[in-house]
Amino acid sequence: MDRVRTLLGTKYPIMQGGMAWVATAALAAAVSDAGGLGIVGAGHAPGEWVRQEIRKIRALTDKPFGVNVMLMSPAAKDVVQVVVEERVPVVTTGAGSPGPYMEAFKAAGCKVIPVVASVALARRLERMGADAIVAEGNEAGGHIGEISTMALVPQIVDAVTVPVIAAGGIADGRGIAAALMLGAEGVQLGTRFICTTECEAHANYKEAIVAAGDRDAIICGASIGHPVRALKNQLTREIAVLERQGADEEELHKLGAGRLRLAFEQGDVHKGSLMAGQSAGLIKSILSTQELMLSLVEQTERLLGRGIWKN
Ligand code: TUI
Repeated sequence: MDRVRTLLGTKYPIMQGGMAWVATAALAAAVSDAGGLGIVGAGHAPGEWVRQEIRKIRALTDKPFGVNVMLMSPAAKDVVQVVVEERVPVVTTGAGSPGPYMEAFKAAGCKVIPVVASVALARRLERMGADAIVAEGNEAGGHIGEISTMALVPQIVDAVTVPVIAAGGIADGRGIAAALMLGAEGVQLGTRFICTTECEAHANYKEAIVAAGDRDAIICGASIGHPVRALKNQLTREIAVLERQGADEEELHKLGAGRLRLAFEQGDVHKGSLMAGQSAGLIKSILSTQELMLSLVEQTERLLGRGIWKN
C-alpha cells in the first residue's frame, strides 16, 4: 500500500478519476488538499486550457496532483506537450495506449500511470516504463472495457510487478477494502467525486447521480466499439434506437457530440450525457471533498484496521 502513497506523494492511496469536463482544477485541488491525488481531466480540451488548469491548481495547493490525457482526443499531442513543459508530477492516460509519449513523460520526470482495461495492455505498458497501472473494470463510467473490476484487478496484479490501482464500481470504504483484498495497492474513484461540493458540474448532474438506482448507469455505443457508460435518459434512448437501426460511427458521434458539456454546464439531464459508473446507485449524498475523504478513510480503516495509512 505504501508503494502507491510513495509514488504519488500523498497521504492516502486514493486518486480522483480524470473525468473530462468534470475534473477541473477546483475539484482536483480539493482532493489533493484532502490527502488524495486530484487529477485534472483534459478530455477533448485544447492544450492551453490544460495549461491554465495546471496553473490554477498550483495556485490553489502545494500538494501533488495529476493530469489525465484522453488519448482519443485530437488535442492529445498538444496536451502531452503542455504536461511535459509544466512538469506535471503524475500523468494518467485513458482511451488508448500512451506508448508513443512514454519517453517524453519520463524525460520530464512525470510519473506515468496508464488506465487500462486489459491484461495485455497492462503488460505492454509496464515494459515501456509505466510507474503503476490503473486497472479499470467496466463498472466505471465513461469509456470502458469489457471486464469487471472483480475479475480484472487480480489478473493485472498477477501480470505486472508495478503497483496496481483499482477503478470501477468503487464509491465507499467497502469498495476500497475489497479492492485492496484483490491485490490493488490503491484506488481511483470517479463518480463519487462528482457528488462533492467542490466539483463544478451543474447541480442537476450531481442530483441525477444521487437519485440513480442500481440499473441506471447503462452502456451506449458498444455497437461501434466505443462503449460509454452513462445514466439512462432521453439521449441514451435515442442512441439505443440508432444502434438498433445499425447506425454507423459517424451518425452516432454526431448525436453524441457536445453532450457531456451540455450535462456539465447547462445541467440538461435529458439531452446531456450524464457519464457515471455503476456506483451511482451507491451514492446518496453530496459531501465536501474533505468530508468524503475522511469518511472513505474511516470506513476502510474500520474494515482493515486502524493505522493502515498512518504518517
Ligand atoms: O478513458 C476512460 N474513460 C473515459 S474517456 C472519456 S472522453 C469521451 N468523451 C466522449 C465520448 C467518449 C469518450 C470518457 N470516459 N477510461 C480509461 C479507459 N481506457 N477505459 C478503457 C480504456 C482503454 C480502452 C482501450 C484503454 C486502451 C484501449 O486500447 C488501447 C490499445 O491501443 O490497445
